[in-house]
Amino acid sequence: MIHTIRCGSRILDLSRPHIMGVLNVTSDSFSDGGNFYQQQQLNIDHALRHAETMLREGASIIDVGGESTRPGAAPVNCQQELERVLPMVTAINQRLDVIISVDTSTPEVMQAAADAGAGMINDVRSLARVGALHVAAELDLPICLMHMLGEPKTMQDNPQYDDVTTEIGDFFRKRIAVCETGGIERSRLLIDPGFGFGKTLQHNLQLLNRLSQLAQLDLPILVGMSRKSMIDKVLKKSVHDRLYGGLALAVMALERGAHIVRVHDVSPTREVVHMAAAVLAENV
Ligand code: 7PJ
Repeated sequence: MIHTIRCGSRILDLSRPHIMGVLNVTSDSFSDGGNFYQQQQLNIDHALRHAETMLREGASIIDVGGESTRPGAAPVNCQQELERVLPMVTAINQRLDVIISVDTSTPEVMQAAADAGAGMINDVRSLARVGALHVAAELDLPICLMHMLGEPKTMQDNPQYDDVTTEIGDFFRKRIAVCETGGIERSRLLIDPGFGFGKTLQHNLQLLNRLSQLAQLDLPILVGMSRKSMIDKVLKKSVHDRLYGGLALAVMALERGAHIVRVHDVSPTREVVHMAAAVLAENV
């Protein structure tokens, strides 16, 4: 049974589900890229106000990301990523009482963010970058390992699996073993199947429907489906019209064993999470 996970100085109680609010400080993410930019300058105050709103609306974690990983996105360099992420982590840590997660694959960013008060590392490349495993092992923080087939630039070019859920389960078993060998205790790990990262619609639907198969790994499960194109492919909705679809997906993930949902729309998600959690616990 999974109960709690320590995120730096804060404890996350996983006996109930939590919301991770997305704070993109990229200039080109697919649904909210450039939101906090004016004349190509990142407006930290504006982004901080958004973080504060998400916290007030019920987010337990704010996920700060400085690299766009939408399909086809160009890579960012380490310096650019640091310039986007670090001031944000520092500002949130000074002003808000919330767990800060950093969406990065770059070891230098992991280290600097941890020093600035981050409480979790969220790596869409599951610590595969050179040096990432070593740096992550030295940090006393939880790490979310996410599955991605290939790299953002090409991941949606005809991804193939024999059985997507089983293959992702096998991927995690191997990655968990690599982490343990590298000095990261299992109790520090979370897993995320990586919806939309090298997956067709069919793969995404099967992964969600069979998410409980991944729950057998007995690690906290995080999912991110908010505003993603899997909703568009079913409902034919543009990116800012995918809320109801996303809420349905969030509830289904919780019922199948997810612990954390990563979303853009915190307030409506809080209502459905609260309601679903009451049913699952048969209690308020
Ligand atoms: C995910 C992520 C996800 C985790 C992104 C977007 C695309 N991290 N970072 N899981 N997606 N752990 O914001 O929708 O699904 S970037």
